[in-house]
Amino acid sequence: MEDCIFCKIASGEIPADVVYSDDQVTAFRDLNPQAPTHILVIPRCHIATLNDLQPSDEAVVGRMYGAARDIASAEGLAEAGYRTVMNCNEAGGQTVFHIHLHLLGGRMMHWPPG
Ligand code: DGP
Repeated sequence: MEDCIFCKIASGEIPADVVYSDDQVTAFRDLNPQAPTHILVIPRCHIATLNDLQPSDEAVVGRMYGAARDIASAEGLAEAGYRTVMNCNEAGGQTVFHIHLHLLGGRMMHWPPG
């Protein structure tokens, strides 16, 4: 989608520290990390929010979680643990309107989240 920063990262138009990429998803380090490891896993196709997810998109969301699992393992986070979270709309804290799974690790996570 034109004017979507994450579409531009997925296409390589805007640089990012990409840690994983396949035909369905791309993952790159967050510009404003909230943990020692903070990676965003995004679908290559533009889906604005979780509210916009269609039944036909469910496979790509599964791929996002599979990629997050593999990246967590590659980053050495699997055994200690890590957090995955997807924010939705303003009250959920979403600021970029192309769905993304935050993968956070390398420190103790708190609950409930802020
Ligand atoms: P959220 O608030 O859930 O929509 O998270 C958006 C995240 O995206 C936020 O943690 C900062 C990150 N971010 C925004 N713009 C860029 C960018 O251009 N590059 C990278 N690597 N991360 C970005």
